[in-house]
Amino acid sequence: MPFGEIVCGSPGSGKSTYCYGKYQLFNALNRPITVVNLDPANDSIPYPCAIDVSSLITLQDAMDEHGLGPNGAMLYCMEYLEANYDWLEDRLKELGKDAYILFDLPGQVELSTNHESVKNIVAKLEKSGFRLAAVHLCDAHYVTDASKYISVLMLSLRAMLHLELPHVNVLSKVDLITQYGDLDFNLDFYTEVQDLSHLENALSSASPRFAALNIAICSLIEGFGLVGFETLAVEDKESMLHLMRVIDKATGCVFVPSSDAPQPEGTMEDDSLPSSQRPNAFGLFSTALSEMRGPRSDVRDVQERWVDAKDEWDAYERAQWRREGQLVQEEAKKKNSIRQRGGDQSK
Ligand SMILES: Nc1nc2c(ncn2[C@@H]2O[C@H](COP(=O)(O)OP(=O)(O)O)[C@@H](O)[C@H]2O)c(=O)[nH]1
Ligand SMILES: [Mg+2]
Repeated sequence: MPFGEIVCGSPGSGKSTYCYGKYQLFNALNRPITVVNLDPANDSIPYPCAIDVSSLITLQDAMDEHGLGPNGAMLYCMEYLEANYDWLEDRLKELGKDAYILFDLPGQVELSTNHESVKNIVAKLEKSGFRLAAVHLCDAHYVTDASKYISVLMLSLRAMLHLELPHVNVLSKVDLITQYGDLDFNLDFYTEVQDLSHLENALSSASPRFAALNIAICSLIEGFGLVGFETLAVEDKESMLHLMRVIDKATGCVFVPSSDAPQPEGTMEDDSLPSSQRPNAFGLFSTALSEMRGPRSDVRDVQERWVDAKDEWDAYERAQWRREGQLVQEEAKKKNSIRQRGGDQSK
């Protein structure tokens, strides 16, 4: 069965960049991946795009034809896509049963918080066999301000309740977080959303009139107990790998054996089956419950990399890249001289 991600989040939160990053990562890992652009206003798509909603309808078409502004036209485009779902379905079918698809959504937040079209399209995809997770990107710089952080929490909660999918909230661009001022708490306070009462002081001093309202909102968010965040720096391989593991768990993709995994003993060999339909040789529960280890899988390591010791880590990584570059150059020189020697001998 096909797996996929509904990549949503406000404009500029890094959705298209994330899709391109994931496309490159999966190519390097030899995993199948396809990106579908569902943003009719996406003029410069960074990734190779298998299906583009712009070939069905563009924002400009909707604005010109119906005299709508950009926001209204965007909603119209999504309603048009919903009404013409078979257009999308036909193209998705061509990608096969083993596909892994990223759906790059437009940034209008109402699409993932209260408008019905995306929700209905998601329901149709699930009905046709897709295993989906919502990946909701929020710009990490919002956590540097208590009231902005509260609004991000509200937005994330609303998207979770609306889309009704396995849901992964992500603080994107965490590599830039120090540019926006100091954090009042460690990063794990913001990602784990355990005790928001610590924000009361900051909230009351920034806007005393709304202190009671802010406290009520905090207790509402805590009452649901649903919101938490992963972090992402798209150019950091470890960060992308960690997020990949979290999303694989959310979609259930973690149970799919890789295409070169051995066939479990006692089962019939059938190489024609896509790997998502073959039996898994690994213990299901140990896969599901296993800890997700990796250099950036703990938020305290993320804090050290991007907040506490950012400059030292930047310098270390630059030195590593330089060394890697030198090794590649030396290897190329060696190969050249061997080739030259071979050429001289044959003369
Ligand atoms: N430093 C940094 N910049 C990022 C990251 N992700 C996205 N960006 C930048 O954020 C801007 C908006 O990204 P884009 O993918 O177009 O956002 P979208 O509107 O949500 O699709 C672009 O300039 C990206 O280069 C990240 O992880 N780190
Ligand atoms: Mg985009």
